Amino acid sequence: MTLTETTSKTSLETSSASQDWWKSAVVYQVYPRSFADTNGDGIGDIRGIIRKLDHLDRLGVDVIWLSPVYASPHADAGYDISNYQAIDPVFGTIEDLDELVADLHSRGMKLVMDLVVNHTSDEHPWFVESRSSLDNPKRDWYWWRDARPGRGAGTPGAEPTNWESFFSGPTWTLDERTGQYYLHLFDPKQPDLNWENPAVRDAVYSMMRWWLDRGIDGFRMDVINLISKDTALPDGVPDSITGRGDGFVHYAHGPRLHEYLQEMRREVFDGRDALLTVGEMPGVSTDEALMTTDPERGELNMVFQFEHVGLDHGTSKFDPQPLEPGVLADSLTKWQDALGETGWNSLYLSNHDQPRTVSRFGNDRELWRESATALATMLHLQRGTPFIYQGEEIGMTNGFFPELSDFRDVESLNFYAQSLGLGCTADQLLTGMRRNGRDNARTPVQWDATSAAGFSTGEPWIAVNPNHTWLNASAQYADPSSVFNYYRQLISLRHDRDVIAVGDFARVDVGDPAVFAFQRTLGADRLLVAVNLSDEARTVRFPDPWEHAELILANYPDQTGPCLRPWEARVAATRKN
Ligand code: TEU
Ligand code: CA
Repeated sequence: MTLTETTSKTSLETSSASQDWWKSAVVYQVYPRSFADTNGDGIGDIRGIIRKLDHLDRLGVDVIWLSPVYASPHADAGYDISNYQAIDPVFGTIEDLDELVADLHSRGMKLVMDLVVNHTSDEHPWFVESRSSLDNPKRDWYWWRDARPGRGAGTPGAEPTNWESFFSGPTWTLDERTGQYYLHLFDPKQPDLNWENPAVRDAVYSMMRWWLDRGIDGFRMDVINLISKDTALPDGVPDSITGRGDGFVHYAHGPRLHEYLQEMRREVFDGRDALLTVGEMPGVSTDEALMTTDPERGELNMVFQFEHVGLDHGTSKFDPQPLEPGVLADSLTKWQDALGETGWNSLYLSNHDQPRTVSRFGNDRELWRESATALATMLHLQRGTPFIYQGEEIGMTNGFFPELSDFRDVESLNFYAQSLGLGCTADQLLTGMRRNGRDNARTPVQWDATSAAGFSTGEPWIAVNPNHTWLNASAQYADPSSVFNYYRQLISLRHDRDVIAVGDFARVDVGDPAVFAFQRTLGADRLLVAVNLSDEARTVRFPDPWEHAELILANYPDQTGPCLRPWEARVAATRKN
């Protein structure tokens, strides 16, 4: 016992002192609008985060990733920034932010900020200038193009490309004053910056240095794989329903992406220690992810890949399909294998854009606690850096949205409006939005059983889930079998055992695709993980070393034989002599 403790302390000190400290770290994402409100306006704020730091401390996480708190007209809930160096008054002040950084640091935690530089708000002074005239010095800071040859500006189909926006509709909006179109891969209020222009890159890098000088510890980079585009702007293959084209291959992973990321590292990160960088990369391949995270190439520590959160998408994300047994495990294994030797994985099941983990991949009714803890076990014991999305640590479920008017998200609302016009029924659309819409992740964190779940003394900007009467943090702190206390155990296991952070990963076939089993190995240490990802009991063949291994974590109180009960998770450890 004494020996184990000494060993784990030494290894922790070693890894936190090293440049690779983030390999044994656990990150917690705060979506500030829905975290905690201190002034009763119904919107979470920075002081609310400060007030809840004991919760994060108790959980044991190392890093907070804070979704945008910058000045914004909130067309996309803060992912449309009008001033990168100011805090939006709805969230607080720059002094509040400084205080948050200081408090986190005094508790040994770090703060990673969201960097949204594929686009700005159309209310950012850069864009206001850019749109003011054809010869404004900032004209070329964004993507301006004439109407398609032979088509009158503003007539249907005259947009410079046929691309469909992430938020439905064309990716181009005509600006009447100059008669040209500007590009926006997301909302018309989110014009894309032109990274081809070195002045744009300089401005972004200097803004990043300003934040790091202020004491923050890194960046989560929004859709960073979209910053380099094919400047020829070719059309995409048209969709039979909307008639618009999928431009993804032309605007994602463009020819200069890696050049820009390496330039950013030189201009911003070189010479600074102990930072964390993670790039959000929808549609990234394992090859691209490997190139981006290979330390030799000096780009990013890790990326968010999207394969596993697209497995249940049908014709769109709003047409969710059931997952066959084994499909999730196969996908995650593919990424473990691909990035194992050279790169590094981020590990996540949820964030502010995804439905709730336990509702999407688990059983949020009869087997709520079992499936929430099983999914957490599966994720946290893989090789990579785990990310917990706020509320996931108490097993929060998808929201309750009886009417169209209960939804808030621009992506869902635009999709609804567009698809109704294309012949879908309101019922079909609402069903899809309830299942996979982003608002599911954005309902207020459930702190206690009071009317607004302890989130606010006012009217929350989006409805609190009615299940907060029993599903809330304060009900879980004292309960040793709670989801919250299970997450605490997973986090401390990672801190204590290097085999979890950096050990090799190997999938183990136990004879049933519904059971995800794998082995982690580091020197003589071996960790064995088996998780039943289904509602039924499963009989499995455990391979040899498991017979003699010591059980170190389980989500059922008693252990019985080779049968894994619904959503049962078992973790065992052995040491080769
Ligand atoms: O998301 C980018 C992204 O590709 C998707 O996750 C997107 O949210 C949508 O669901 C696609 O169907 C990032 C941010 O995380 C998201 O909140 C922003 O809306 C988006 O970029 C634009 O900044
Ligand atoms: Ca507030």
